[in-house]
Parts: sequence; structure tokens; C-alpha cells
Amino acid sequence: MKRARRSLLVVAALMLLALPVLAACGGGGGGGNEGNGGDQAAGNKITVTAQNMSFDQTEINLKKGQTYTIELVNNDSVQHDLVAEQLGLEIGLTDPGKSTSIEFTPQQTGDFEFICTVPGHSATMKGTIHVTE
Ligand SMILES: [Cu+2]
Repeated sequence: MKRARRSLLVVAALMLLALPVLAACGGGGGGGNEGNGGDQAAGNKITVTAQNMSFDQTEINLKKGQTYTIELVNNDSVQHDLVAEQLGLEIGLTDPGKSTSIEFTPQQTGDFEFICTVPGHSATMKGTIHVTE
């Protein structure tokens, strides 16, 4: 009787130990594939959100020759764009509640001002992109 009870306990303990491992393996495997793709994209992805007539990022650091996905998310109630003219970066007019993504590879180093070119907006909607080697 005692021996049987102990066996049950051992089995129960093993199951408890095995459950999190199984769960972790299953979850990790499924999420892993998506995660890898997401991580790679996230590494070179810059998201700038426009809200309350300003950009949430005013300092953006990029590496020359590296390709980025730059996304402008417009959480405001009017259209915005994002332009760094000297750098050749232009994210076109984006409607409220929408976002626009572009691929961009800086070809020169330096500090470049970016603004929203909608008349009157650049008073508050501006920042600097730093491009380094
Ligand atoms: Cu604007």
C-alpha cells in the first residue's frame, strides 16, 4: 500500500515537472518562427508616431549603408508626413489613424533635420536623424 502510494506520487511529480517543459516546448516552437522573423524586422525597423502635432521621436540614429524600414504612424486627427530633405528621406502624407512604411538606406553621414512638411506643422513636428558610419 505504501509502495503504491509512493509510486503515484512519483508519477504525479514527474507529470508536474514535465508539464511546464512540454508547454514551453510547444509554445516556444510555434512562437519561435514568428518571433525570429519579427526580431529581424524589428532590428532595422524605426517607428515614429505622430500625435498632438509632434513626433514621439526627435532623435533617430541610423548607420550609413544599412537598410531600414521606417514607419510613420499617424495617431493624430490630421494628415502628417515625415521628410528629411537633405538625406533624401520622404514618407508621404499619411491619413489619421493610418501608417506608412518605407525602406530607406542612408548614403551619407551627418545630422539631418526631419520635419512634417504640412504648412505650419514643422514648428512642433521636427527632429534630427543622426547618421554614422
Ligand atoms: Cu504634420
